[in-house]
Amino acid sequence: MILAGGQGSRLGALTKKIAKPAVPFGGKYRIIDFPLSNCANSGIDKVGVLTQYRPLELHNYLASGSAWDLDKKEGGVFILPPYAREKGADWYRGTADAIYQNLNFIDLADPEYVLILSGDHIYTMDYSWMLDAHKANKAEATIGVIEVPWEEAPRFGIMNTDKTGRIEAFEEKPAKPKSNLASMGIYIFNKDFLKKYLEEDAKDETSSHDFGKNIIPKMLADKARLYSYAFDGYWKDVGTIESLWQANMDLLQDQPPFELNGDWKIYSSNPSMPPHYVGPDATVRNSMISEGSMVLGDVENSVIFPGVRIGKGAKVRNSVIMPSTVVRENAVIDYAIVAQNCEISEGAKVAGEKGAITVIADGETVVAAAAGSKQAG
Ligand code: ADQ
Ligand code: ADP
Repeated sequence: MILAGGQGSRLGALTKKIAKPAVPFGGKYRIIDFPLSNCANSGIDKVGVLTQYRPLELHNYLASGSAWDLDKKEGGVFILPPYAREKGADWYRGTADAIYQNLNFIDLADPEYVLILSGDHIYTMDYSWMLDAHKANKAEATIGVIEVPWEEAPRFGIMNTDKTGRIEAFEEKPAKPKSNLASMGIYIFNKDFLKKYLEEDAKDETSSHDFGKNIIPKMLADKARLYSYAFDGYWKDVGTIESLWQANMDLLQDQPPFELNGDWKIYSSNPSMPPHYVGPDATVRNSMISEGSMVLGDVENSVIFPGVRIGKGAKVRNSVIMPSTVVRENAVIDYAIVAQNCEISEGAKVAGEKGAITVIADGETVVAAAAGSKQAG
């Protein structure tokens, strides 16, 4: 079950029109390609995607699931918008409520274990290894964990474990973290065990119906068998502008932190476009240039998505330029994320800095200074 319905408010202008999991990433992907490809590659063939905010483009993108080889007869990708009750559609009240409202979907599939993922993480992971550990520990719940820098710990669920990996303490987003072992928001539950807790939680009017805030602490309080599963690969929660920018930049090296096209392929659904074209006076360094784009200016340390045009004399550095955006002649872009279908007018300047990335929202036009330009914010 992929939780793909969060508001994504920390991505600001980038999620005004589209859900966070549908946000373009890495030149030709969208964020949700990562958990979906991981599922397909891990041998999981039935995936429910729980959507909520601005789902249209996401629904459209997921279509039949065939892009991720998830259009099987017995399985596939199932889009699960908030359940329509007799009294009308009910918004998901939290992550646990989103799963609770889809217990009928889970019951129909009748699995022994339920894997719950977030729609906003960039990583490649074999969930079958985690399931093996879950079984070996005779756990009732297993949480994927990773060590994060101490200063980032307050934005995660933080836990303490014993030598065997059994979870002894868990705190959701603690102001003063007692460890830097963070929950990746990846859970495996024994189905009946999960169902019992979700049903109890649904009746609790004081609960915010959230896995991190309510369900996990309640399970721990009941001394349930909760284990951690340590993941040591690359993992990034791209819920903030800075982390999204950084994860894109992390791809710009000859040894990227993970391979997009190795044994563990990341699948994506894209319109077919002609090869990109680099003009006679253009320079391109340490960048990804995607199909259907045209570069006549200078590009450095940047990720350029399909269908982007970069005019003569324009300079694009340290930036992420999403599909079909046009950068006109002599425009300058530095430390920015420019969303899809934007126009950066001739001579206009979009400049942020490290730690303060500038974002231009979907479809915006930025004009040059004299006419009132959009500068670093
Ligand atoms: P958060 O990152 O704060 O913490 P949360 O807001 O709970 O995550 O969202 C998790 C996922 O669920 C996201 O993909 C989001 O889009 C989706 N989601 C949120 N509300 C939803 C709803 N009502 N319906 C459907 N989907 C919804 C969580 C854990 C922490 C852990 C971090 C790791 O609570 O313990 O450390 O993830 O990133
Ligand atoms: P590579 O051969 O590309 O270095 P590995 O053989 O280490 O990769 O891993 C293969 C796949 O398994 C990758 O998708 C990787 O992210 C995933 N993986 C690596 N370590 C773990 C782990 N501890 N748990 C789950 N999956 C893992």
